[in-house]
Amino acid sequence: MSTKEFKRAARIILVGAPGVGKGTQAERLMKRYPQLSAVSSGDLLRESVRNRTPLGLEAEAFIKAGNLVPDAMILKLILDKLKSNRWVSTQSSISDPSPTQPSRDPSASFILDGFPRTATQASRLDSLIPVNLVVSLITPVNIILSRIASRWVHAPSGRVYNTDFNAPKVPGKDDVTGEPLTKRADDDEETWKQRLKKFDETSQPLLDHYDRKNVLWTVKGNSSNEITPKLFQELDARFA
Ligand code: G5P
Ligand code: MG
Repeated sequence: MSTKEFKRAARIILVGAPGVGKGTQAERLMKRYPQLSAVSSGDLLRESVRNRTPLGLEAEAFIKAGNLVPDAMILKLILDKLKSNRWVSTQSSISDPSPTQPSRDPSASFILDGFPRTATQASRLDSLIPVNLVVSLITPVNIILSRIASRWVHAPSGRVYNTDFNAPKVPGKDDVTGEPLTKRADDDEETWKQRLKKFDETSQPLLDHYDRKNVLWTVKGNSSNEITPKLFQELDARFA
């Protein structure tokens, strides 16, 4: 696949139902546009759970039950990450955001996968750094459900596999490190349904928020392979 350079900074959010392919598309986008890096709020939370941090210990029950973690918790985690990646000023705080002009340098381009999830989270992010593209990914729910049971992950990196769709080169092993793949604690059908319910409750106000700011773009498809070329075309037109 050929790579493309951005001419201006892209600050992108991926919104979509659990299992729609946010992580899959983020990985593909980073390969096509080397200036992009991605942060997945779910991966950050799972890392905190694995490391048994105080926040991770508190978040674990919410995640396992398929519910959203409280806004304050995810906001702290994301703000720390945005600061350590130097995407926002290190002076910023959630209670007292000090918005700085976002860098126009294309190397300051990023994707947030799974954050913000609520209109409250979106407003807080607005006060830290404005996003310039919100991608709403849509695939029929019955198609997504069939993928969940065959998902395997490499927990330390967040790399995602699927025994039907993108199987690892060696069964049960991560392609890059060779380490064992595991199942996510929230990937059984019942928990997935609860995650979907939460998505249905929170996504419309979130999308409305961004529609009002004229940064919302919707893409539909029955598979990730159908969606990826449309995404590339849109990002080429907007940023490359
Ligand atoms: P996450 O981690 O953000 P979800 O539920 O939003 O979790 P998830 O499950 O990570 O989203 P995804 O990233 O959209 O799904 O999808 P994916 O991993 O790329 O693809 C799913 C599977 O399908 C993979 O196995 C993939 O290989 C395969 N696949 C992809 N495309 C295709 C295809 O075309 N065909 C086939 N056959 N397979 C395909 O959040 C987890 C929890 O963290 C908390 C919440 O508790 C949440 O439930 N959380 C937050 N709480 C509050 N606020 C926030 N902002 C939060 N963020 C996370
Ligand atoms: Mg994901």
